[in-house]
Amino acid sequence: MPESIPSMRVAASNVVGTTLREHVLAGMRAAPGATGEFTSLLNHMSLAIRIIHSRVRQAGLADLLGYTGETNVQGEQVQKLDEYANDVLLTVLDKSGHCGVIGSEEVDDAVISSHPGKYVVLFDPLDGSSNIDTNVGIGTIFAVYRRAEPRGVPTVDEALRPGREIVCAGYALYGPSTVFVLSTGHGVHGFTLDPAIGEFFLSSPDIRCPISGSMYSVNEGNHPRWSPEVRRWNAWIKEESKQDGRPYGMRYVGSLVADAHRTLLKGGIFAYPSDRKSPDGKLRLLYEANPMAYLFEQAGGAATNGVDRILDIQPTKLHQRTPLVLGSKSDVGAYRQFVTNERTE
Ligand code: AHM
Ligand code: MG
Repeated sequence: MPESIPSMRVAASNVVGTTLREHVLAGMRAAPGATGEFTSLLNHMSLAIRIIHSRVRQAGLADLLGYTGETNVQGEQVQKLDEYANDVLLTVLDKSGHCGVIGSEEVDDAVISSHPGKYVVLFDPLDGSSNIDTNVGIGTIFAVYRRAEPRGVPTVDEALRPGREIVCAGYALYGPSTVFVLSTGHGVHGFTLDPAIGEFFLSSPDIRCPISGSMYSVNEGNHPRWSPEVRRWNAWIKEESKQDGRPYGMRYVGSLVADAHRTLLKGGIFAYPSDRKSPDGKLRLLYEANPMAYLFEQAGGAATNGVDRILDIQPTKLHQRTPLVLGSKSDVGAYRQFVTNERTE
């Protein structure tokens, strides 16, 4: 007879932090009737992000920068990093068996999964691609929707959902460290990857976007193409006013994930308005604007196209563009007042 093992109490300790896996599992335990599919979907998303992270970190060494069609020293064809990220996400999500429809900024049509499940996942696999060649922060953005008919035959139109129906959204920022920012509708939480063990640990629980900030983020090179209303907002934010903390400082990376992450943590405003060259705006509603808008609202911030709430826009096509303004509630409110002519100075 083996000796019985005495039961032991594990002493509380903070030697090991909360992992992303534990965080997601705790959410599942709190949700009545949860089947584990959503938890498994998020674990697959985390796997895809860790694979992309690993390739991004080797990009310079492995000749993976912007050179599609080039041949590496082993004589193999080199795939561009954004195409690689797209392939990883499509493969991992399809294999998960939890997606009915998968849509990517890099693919013309949404993909019907070969193992249909009950979710729709839309993503921008590697946002900020113009920054890849220069070693500047880039990222992955995604949104998850529950399918209306989980057992029905999936159709591509299931991807055309307003952002207010999102059940989960997040992004990974491949910066000096890789962070994963996630919301499943209960606030926004940030995780940092420990690359030595390949695990995300909770590093910023319950992120709140400050009510106002001191920085603005916009591609000011587009100034001559903006409407008079946007130009008035831009002039206002640069005017001196000790009373309300203007002029704001200016920060612009040119990767939405990096600019949005800073704005989420520090407050202020990010704007990509429509202009004469991009009359509908530049950023994509389904892959970029909706997930970010969901995260900002979950963190107490706001997101608009200048007039309407981003999450209320009914998409009519997969690659629809939209003007996008994100940030602190009071800064986004001031922008909206200028654009709707409620305020002129
Ligand atoms: P991408 O998805 O092809 O990378 O393009 C989107 C990017 C955003 O990350 C960023 O906010 C914007 O385009 C920058 O545009 P610009 O170079 O016109 O300022
Ligand atoms: Mg993008």
